[in-house]
Amino acid sequence: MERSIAPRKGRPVFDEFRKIVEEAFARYLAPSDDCPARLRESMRYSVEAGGKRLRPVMVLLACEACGGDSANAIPAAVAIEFIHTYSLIHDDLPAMDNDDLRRGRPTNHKQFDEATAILAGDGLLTLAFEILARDIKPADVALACVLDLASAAGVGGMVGGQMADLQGERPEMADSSQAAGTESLESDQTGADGQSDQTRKVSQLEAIHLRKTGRLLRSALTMGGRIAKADRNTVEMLDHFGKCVGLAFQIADDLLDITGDEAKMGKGVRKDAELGKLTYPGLLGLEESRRQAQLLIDEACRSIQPLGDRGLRLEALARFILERDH
Ligand code: GRG
Repeated sequence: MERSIAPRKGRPVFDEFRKIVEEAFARYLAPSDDCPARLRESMRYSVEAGGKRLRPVMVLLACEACGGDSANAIPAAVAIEFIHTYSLIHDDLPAMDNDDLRRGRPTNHKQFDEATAILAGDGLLTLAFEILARDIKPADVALACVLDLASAAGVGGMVGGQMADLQGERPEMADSSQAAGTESLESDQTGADGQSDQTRKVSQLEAIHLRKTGRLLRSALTMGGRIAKADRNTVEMLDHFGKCVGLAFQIADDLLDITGDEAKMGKGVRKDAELGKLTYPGLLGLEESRRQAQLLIDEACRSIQPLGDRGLRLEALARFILERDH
């Protein structure tokens, strides 16, 4: 099949969609009598601080790639960005990553206070599902999206992945059944299963990221497909695309923590090494990590070829993930 539209380097194809979703964020966070002003201000502060808007743009692109009208997917785009923003607010809290800077501004708890930051995250999380349930039409598609996003954001997805990540960093948080396994990961020997220590650590890292960041990215794609009424095979194809893109995104994030510029990133860099975190470049080296990320993006793009030219903007977005500098 002829695939004619070449994505241009440095010219993300999704500016138009980003503008559309940012206007929708403002509508959904408009002042109302039922929400205390400080809470609303705190929610708006983090949502409107910027960010690449990858997930909401992916929702709209996936819907479009399946022949749907992206306007119908705007509530799902808003919902997923609200979930993502809640996770960043909570991730920055002193009990988690304890960060001072996010999206180029003081983190939510630094700008407001810890209690307000926790409630702003809670508010965005619940509002996301209110928006999906009320504004995605028809009702059976709304229900499918609620289930999709809830399972991606919850204990089997992002929240469970965050817990596993924390447990990897903090031995005192290990499950009692985990203690023996953790010990063997510290050793340098080849295990009984014949896997090297490095292979096992890469698998462990992959398992964490598939949940912590991967599931949400996949949900962006599958919700977009569901709203376009895509058939089951197409939704599965988008899910596979999302899985590959999600892992590549995480490798790129680890690489940016080493090679990135703090001003462009809008957050502290070189924290992973300081905290002794398990990362792809730490385990595989810079070159091999770049190679793995490229292979994943190639696989992602190959997997959506059945979409034909309608999938080209999704491909361009996938390639942007590796080219980004923030
Ligand atoms: C607190 C429940 C809970 C979960 C937190 C996703 C997450 C789980 C924490 C974020 C930690 C982190 C920096 C992970 C690396 C990948 C990632 C999600 C980066 C931030 O996403 P971007 O690059 O951010 O899409 P912007 O600001 O562009 O939206």
